[in-house]
Amino acid sequence: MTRFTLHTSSTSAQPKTLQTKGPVMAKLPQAMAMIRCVFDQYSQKKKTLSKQQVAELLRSEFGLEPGKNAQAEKLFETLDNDGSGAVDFTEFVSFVAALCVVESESE
Ligand SMILES: [Ca+2]
Repeated sequence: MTRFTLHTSSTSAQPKTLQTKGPVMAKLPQAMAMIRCVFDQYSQKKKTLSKQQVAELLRSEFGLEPGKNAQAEKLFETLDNDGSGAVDFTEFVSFVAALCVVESESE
């Protein structure tokens, strides 16, 4: 069983512990690890995704065909928040978070 120790207060003598439910990793840490895993997969463990790698990710994960229209170009520009010409992990996470919001609002 996995135990996480939270030191919530320096005056607290007994640190509070969080327990996950059974041997399975809690869902959110699992989801976070999964996001990192997807990013590493498409970036080939580099720190950023190129336009081509973003296109590959969108094609494989969402069945989108970017690169064929102006919409894809615009999407990449939106993802590349700082205009560096590549999508870093922070920009990728913002994109995933935005997708989660869209997804939950459409329910
Ligand atoms: Ca960028």
